[in-house]
Amino acid sequence: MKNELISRITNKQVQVGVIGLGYVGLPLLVEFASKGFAATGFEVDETKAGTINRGESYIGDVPSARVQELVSAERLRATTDFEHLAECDAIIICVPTPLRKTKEPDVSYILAAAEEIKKRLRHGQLVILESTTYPGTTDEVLLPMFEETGLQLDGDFLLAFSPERVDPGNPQFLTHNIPKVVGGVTDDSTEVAAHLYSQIVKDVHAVSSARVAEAAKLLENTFRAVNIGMANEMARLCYALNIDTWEVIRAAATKPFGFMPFYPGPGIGGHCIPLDPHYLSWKARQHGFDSRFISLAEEVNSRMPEHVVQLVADGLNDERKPMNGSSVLLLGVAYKKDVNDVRESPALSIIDRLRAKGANVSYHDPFVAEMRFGDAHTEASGEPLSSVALTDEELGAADCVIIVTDHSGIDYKRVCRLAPLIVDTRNALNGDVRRDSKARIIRL
Ligand code: SAJ
Repeated sequence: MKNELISRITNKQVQVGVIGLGYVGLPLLVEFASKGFAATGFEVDETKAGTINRGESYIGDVPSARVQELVSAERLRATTDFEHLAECDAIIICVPTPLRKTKEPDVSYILAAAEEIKKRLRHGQLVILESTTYPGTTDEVLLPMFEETGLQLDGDFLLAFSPERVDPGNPQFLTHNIPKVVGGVTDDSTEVAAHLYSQIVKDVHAVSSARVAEAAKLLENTFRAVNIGMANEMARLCYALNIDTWEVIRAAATKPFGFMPFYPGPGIGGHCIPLDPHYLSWKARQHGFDSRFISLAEEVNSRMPEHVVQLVADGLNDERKPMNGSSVLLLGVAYKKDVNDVRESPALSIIDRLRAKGANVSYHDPFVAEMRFGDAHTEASGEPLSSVALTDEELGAADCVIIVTDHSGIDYKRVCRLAPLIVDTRNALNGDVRRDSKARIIRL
């Protein structure tokens, strides 16, 4: 079966199916279709499937014109009918892997997709999981499910894991030029999955098992969470020692080897970094191992919003202003610059804490028109907020402005001219911007 699949992949005869058409699945589907494969996207959301079949895209990195071209050429289609999985020779799962409220992994989307595949599993299929998950998911969870059909691994079907490395909005690194790690539950699975990806990605890095591939992905993002935690701890240390953290990091970054700069911030957000390390620590705990770096990083990073609110309270206190009744304007609420995503954004916790202390909170974010509280991604609660226009009045009326996200399009010189007190959590007010500032500036 292996050799037959390999030659059909080489001849672009295999049908590729992608389950989950989000910021990972849709670019992947388009990439395969662009390289000449018949590509079918599977979605539970009829609206998304309909949008794609109309030749439109809802993912920033995928131009609608590209989708239109591939749909018209009948190389790409989307469907909510999972029966079509039977026609696919390669099926790639790209569904979300969130955390439960208990911070435990939620693999329910993976299980739902696997159930759909299991119903149609047949001889000659390759199944690949791309969703970020704990080591062992592919061989401990998916493999037994598929073997319950009576079909044999290697004899009938192949199974592998390949982590997604999509970086939304990154113009430099796109699907075709981001190296792809691939690990099969068997050698045949590794070989065929690697051959499939080599059709669309320049550099494929095959590893010895699905677990290695699952663990590599978690190391990548845990590395970031831990180092960001170190930067945040350094910021609190420098604040206590009255040393400028950013100047320290700039100086350390002059070291041409053995150092990689990470920066303090108001906390970590997004759908990867705050979540992925918990998949690793959860699995470690199942084996009686306590991954202290992960829990320490989580503790430091999750306390940054509290530290930011303390800086605001200190700043207001210097002006003999109580937090209660003061007007506080957040500049930026997205989890990082120049994106519109507020998932897990530290702004949510900062707003919650400010409100709890009686502050009148407003925000301005050109990428986020409104914020709702209490939904799946936020612990915050309270009245929804809409982005206010950044007028002279708004800036002048605020008792304190907090720069939570350093979006590129803001005129920070103007903010310094008009706002009386600014807490800068992102080093947005570097040297020359601060020079003729009227504002008192407190930096993280
Ligand atoms: N952050 C800091 N200090 C830093 C870096 C980030 O506070 O030095 C904060 C950000 O503001 C954000 C959070 O951490 O709130 C996460 O930032 P991120 O730069 O890691 O961005 P993400 O969440 O978009 O991470 C994604 C990841 N990509 C994938 O998982 C495929 C990550 O592995 C990438 O390294 C990252 O994009 C990237 O470099 O853009």
